[in-house]
Amino acid sequence: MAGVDSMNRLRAVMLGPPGSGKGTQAALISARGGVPAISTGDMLRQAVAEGSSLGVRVKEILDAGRLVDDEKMADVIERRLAAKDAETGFLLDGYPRTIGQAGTLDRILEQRSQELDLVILVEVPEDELIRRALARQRTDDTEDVIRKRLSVYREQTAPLVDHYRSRGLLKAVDGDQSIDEVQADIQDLLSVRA
Ligand code: B4P
Repeated sequence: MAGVDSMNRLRAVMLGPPGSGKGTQAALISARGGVPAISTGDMLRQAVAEGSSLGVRVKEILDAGRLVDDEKMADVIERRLAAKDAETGFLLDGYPRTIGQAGTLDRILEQRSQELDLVILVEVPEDELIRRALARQRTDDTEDVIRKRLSVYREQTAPLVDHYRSRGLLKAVDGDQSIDEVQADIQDLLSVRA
């Protein structure tokens, strides 16, 4: 069973709209529990910064607020989950983002005879999401791009909420609180599972 004391065996997904703070929370959980936080957004931005062939192919997509296609992302996540630090546990931040990607994750876990323990949904109202993203000033954080990313979330990622709820894996936290308060709620949720 996954819990705060056995977090290196936790296999979980952070779900939430862009700017909900799922990356912020994933990094805190990782620092506390030893499980690696794997952010596909960070991986893609790093590929762009390095000018790798993947980076060159995805730069325009990121800057437009669209999603990188499922096939490319399958390759990215499969390689990352094959790394030694993800053998026994991981916290995915930003993957899966489509029903197709959820299928890929299931396939990867099945091959490893593993299962997902938990999906943590970070909920934040849309006006607060826009305020946070504009404050962040990343190159993919102009107002037009943020609105595009929110509509992509509603259309392609939000269906994952029901998908994982119906499998009994989903737990929601109120992300419209201070970073520490959100983290405390997540830790409560994890300790219930201990
Ligand atoms: P991501 O990097 O995942 O971007 P994000 O959704 O905005 O990040 P997050 O919600 O984690 O917000 P954060 O903690 O930073 O993706 C970027 C792009 O990569 C996507 O648009 C897409 O193009 C591509 N991509 C990534 N994964 C993909 C996939 N699987 N398939 C296809 N394409 C993919 O927090 C946001 C801000 O709020 C921060 O400034 C933070 O300081 C602040 N904040 C956090 N918590 C707060 C709180 N409680 N109160 C106030 N402020 C808070």
